[in-house]
Amino acid sequence: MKYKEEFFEAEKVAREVGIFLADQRTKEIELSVGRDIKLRLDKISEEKIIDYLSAMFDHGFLAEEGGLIGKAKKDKPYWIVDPIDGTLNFSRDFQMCCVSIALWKDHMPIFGVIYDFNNKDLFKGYVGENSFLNNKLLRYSNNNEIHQSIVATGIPSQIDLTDEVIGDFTEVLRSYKKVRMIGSAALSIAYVASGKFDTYLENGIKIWDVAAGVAILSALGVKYEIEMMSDDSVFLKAGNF
Ligand code: LIP
Repeated sequence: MKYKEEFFEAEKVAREVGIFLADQRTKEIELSVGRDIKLRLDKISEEKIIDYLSAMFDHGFLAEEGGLIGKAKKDKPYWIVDPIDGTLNFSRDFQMCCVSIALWKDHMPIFGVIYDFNNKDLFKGYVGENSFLNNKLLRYSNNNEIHQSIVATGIPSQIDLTDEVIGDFTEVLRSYKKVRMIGSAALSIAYVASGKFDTYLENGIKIWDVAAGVAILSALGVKYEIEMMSDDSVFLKAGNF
């Protein structure tokens, strides 16, 4: 494990920031544009993560609030941070939200950590090693029948919901037994890794929403396909698709 120290510290700061978020009572919305909202706490918690990790390591960042920070070059290891994935849920005290931190290089995951601070569940995976939930090996579903599968998906904040987009979306979902939209891409993927869901599909989701989850899936050997767009969004299919 070349980045063992980074892995350890990412878990530590994800837990610290998660505990901080779980304690917050006021969730002031700073900005609400289209289908997206930003809380003051998004910025505050992202700064906490960046300050902590940059005091220890030299890697740059790609972060939801701050974009590219420091010497983030994609051929060198760089952090991908989503301080609160599922911000809208968090703002309404709907407990599907988490802290998500990953280390990537050359468009490939090295490791990922997701902290579901409401349930005190820590998902983590290091590519080439394995993936864990609270230090117990994760087990994903081996259901390979699409019509028996539960697919998790979402409607990305930035997407233009034309009739054509909605049509394509329903066409894909029609093949599955059940569809779940929990409002947190990171947790949706963590639930594929832990066998609660069989599949995750989302077109236009931002890389920081899924980077840690992709690392966890990759470390676990779950099949996935990712297509990267130039605006930091991706088309991700994982699990049974
Ligand atoms: C959210 C995602 C959610 C997606 C939203 C949004 P945020 O992340 O995880 O699944 O549908 O568009 O991007 O903004 O709460 O970090």
